[in-house]
Amino acid sequence: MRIAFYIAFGFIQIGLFSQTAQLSTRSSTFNFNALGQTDLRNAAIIFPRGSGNIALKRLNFWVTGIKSGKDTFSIGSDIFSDRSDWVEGPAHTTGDEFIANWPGFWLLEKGEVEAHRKNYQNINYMLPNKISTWPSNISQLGFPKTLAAYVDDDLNSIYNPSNGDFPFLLGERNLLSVATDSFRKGGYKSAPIPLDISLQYFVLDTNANRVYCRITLCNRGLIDLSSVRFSAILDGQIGNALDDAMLSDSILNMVAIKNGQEVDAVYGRNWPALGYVLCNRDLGASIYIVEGKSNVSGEATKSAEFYHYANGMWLGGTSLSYGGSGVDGTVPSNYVYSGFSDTQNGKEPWLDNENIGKRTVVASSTNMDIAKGECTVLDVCYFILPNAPNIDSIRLEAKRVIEEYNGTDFTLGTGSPQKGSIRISTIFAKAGALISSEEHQLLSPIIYAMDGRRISVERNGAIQMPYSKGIYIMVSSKSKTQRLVIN
Ligand SMILES: [Ca+2]
Ligand SMILES: [Ca+2]
Repeated sequence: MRIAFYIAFGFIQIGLFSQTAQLSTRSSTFNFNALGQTDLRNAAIIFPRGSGNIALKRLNFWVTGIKSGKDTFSIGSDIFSDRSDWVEGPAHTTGDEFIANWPGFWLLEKGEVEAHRKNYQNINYMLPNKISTWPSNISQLGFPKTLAAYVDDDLNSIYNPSNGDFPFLLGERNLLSVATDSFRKGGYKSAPIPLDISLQYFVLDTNANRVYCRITLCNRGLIDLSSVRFSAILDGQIGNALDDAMLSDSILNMVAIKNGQEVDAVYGRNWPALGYVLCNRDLGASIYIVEGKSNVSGEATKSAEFYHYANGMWLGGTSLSYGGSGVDGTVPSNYVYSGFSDTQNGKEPWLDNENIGKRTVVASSTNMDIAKGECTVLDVCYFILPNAPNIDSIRLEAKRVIEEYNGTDFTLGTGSPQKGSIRISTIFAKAGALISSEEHQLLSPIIYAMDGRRISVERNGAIQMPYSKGIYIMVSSKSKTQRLVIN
């Protein structure tokens, strides 16, 4: 049985090796690889679209943390080689089984889901494969049932899109993938970590050069995980990779990679900058690493080394420090300042032209505790800013990203405060879970719990639901889907 399993696993790895999926923005192409595979045939971000010019070479991620209160764990990749812990699909409770024929990416546009909702009852309707396989109804023992949000239109608590259920999308264009720890490829841990991660990349505004991502980390195992950090690994290459610089901003929770001098050998004077913003959590640490065997900033191979980087330490565990080379300063720091100042702490910038070069950035969240059986959500955004932007304009774009994020009602289920005014919530608060018939006629809303259960009923021309504090989804054919917060 075990032999058969690993043969199957090997086959999957070969199959995934060259798999990428694309999301286009206004003038850039984002290529997302099969999770954890660093040997991309396509660069992570091409700008301008179709030019072949690279604005980001590779994009990858690590998850690190502490299990059982003492041991560090990591699910990581040596991004300078093909070695990666990640395998596609969800985690089994034991961590060492996988779903052999996991289908990979789901690329879905909002219009496709709208067409499905409109046409699913037509006799000649062909249910699109990506809607029928949307991972909300996994029936294999030991694996989670639901990996992606959906709306349970027919109220039977099962994702059955042929009866009108539909994937819950976050943007105009959406790309979903799921991964977990394979542990066999990394080989430096005694057991796999039964933690899985689903990433829903999405484009809110097709006229911008921004791709958001909702990252859901789920602990499927039987022990609590603490101090969990999600780290994005941004293998920078603004045209010529050898003259780049890195910025950190601990107030805006942003890291960015820009050209370190006026003229780039590939882009000339009009090079783009790449930004990465944490939207609903703080940037916990930023650091950069180099290819090779440096004892300070070299390739991480052991669990503790990934953990150090994610926590703003150098490879061996010494603290990143402000000033000098970042190793010999006297003030410990969590952020690399190259080319920018840490405004929170009033540090001065390191000058770009004194410190330019290849930048492979590790940008990490702050600590998250994920108890057994629990999930947590992190929302991030990647952006490209064209035309040799200066530091102020990069900061301004990060600010605009946060404004867009805060002003958009796609934060379903993340527990952040209600945005804008929804009259219905006021009515809920005042009248105890009763929506007036006027509101009902206007919106014809149906209220769903976050797990997709329908919880509202219609009585005497009004919508009623049990009155309890929480966050719900309100779906209406007359208005866009909204979050309903009752507190
Ligand atoms: Ca259903
Ligand atoms: Ca460059």
